[in-house]
Amino acid sequence: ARLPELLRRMPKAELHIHIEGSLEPELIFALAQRNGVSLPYADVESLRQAYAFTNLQSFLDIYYAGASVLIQEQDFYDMAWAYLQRAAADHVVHAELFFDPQTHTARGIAMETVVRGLHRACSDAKAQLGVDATLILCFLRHLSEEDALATLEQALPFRDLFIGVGLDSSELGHPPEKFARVFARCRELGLHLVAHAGEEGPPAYIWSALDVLNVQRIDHGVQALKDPALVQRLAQDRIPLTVCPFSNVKLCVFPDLASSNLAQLLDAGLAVTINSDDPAYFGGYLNDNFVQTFAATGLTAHHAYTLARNSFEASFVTEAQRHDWE
Ligand code: ES4
Ligand code: ZN
Repeated sequence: ARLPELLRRMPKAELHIHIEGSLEPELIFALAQRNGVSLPYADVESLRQAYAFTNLQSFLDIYYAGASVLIQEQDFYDMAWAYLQRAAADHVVHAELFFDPQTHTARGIAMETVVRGLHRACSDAKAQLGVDATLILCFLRHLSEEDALATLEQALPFRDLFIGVGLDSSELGHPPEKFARVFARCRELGLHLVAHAGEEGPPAYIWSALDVLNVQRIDHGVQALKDPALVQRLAQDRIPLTVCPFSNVKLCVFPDLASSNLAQLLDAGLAVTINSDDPAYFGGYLNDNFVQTFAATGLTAHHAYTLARNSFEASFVTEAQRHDWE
């Protein structure tokens, strides 16, 4: 069979998707109208034209502005449900969805509104789409550790509705060790731990995500190749990297898909996965990332099987569930 067909049809897990980054311009405008929120863009077309980013921060500014239309529990449900339908079409059988509660609680939206809306979409996805979906609460690293600790407290009544915590937003100047205490607390609570590191930031941030935060996966991690000792550590401990090829190009981490270092990371024996990050902003969903990255870099069917297997191995699913899929 043709390689694109194999890539599109193979069952896979998505482990790095910010649910607020799945909010399409059409849904942003629909929710703005429903909630009486005014946007600084005349229409869908002019909003889409603003999606020209030069680095991570230039994206985050517009991504946080887009999230301002989310007010009611149903809005969070509708956003997640739209993503989960697309995921099902891409043969995603398991998804771990990042969400950014502080983006919403800072605007006066209750934690309960956010978590219940997202969780209800995950429940319906299992029943109606056959997609197993879970939630990972991310702390915004440009805010203080005190703010993260307060956010964790607000989320504890809903402890059973998310499986882990992550760390995202502006990386440079906000190293993982800034969040040592809150991650230690999450570890005591039995939560899974991940962190964005080595997207724009240096290998030192990947080291401290591992050694100070004790994370189980690194989100992005593409800067690891600058440090051979780090590559050895990641290989030795089989620490997964959730790589996002479209994201890296749109945020100018690499000039184009052909310059992606995915093949080198795989050749180094690392547990690499492919993910969509913020699909509504970066030009495509998971299968688009797979097909276009393979076309640009010359990866083969052998790599496709490895990436699919890695996505399940790197996921936080139970052994019993994994057995069903493999
Ligand atoms: C993000 Cl691409 C990326 N990096 C860091 N934080 C984020 N939040 C949403 N997308
Ligand atoms: Zn991300």
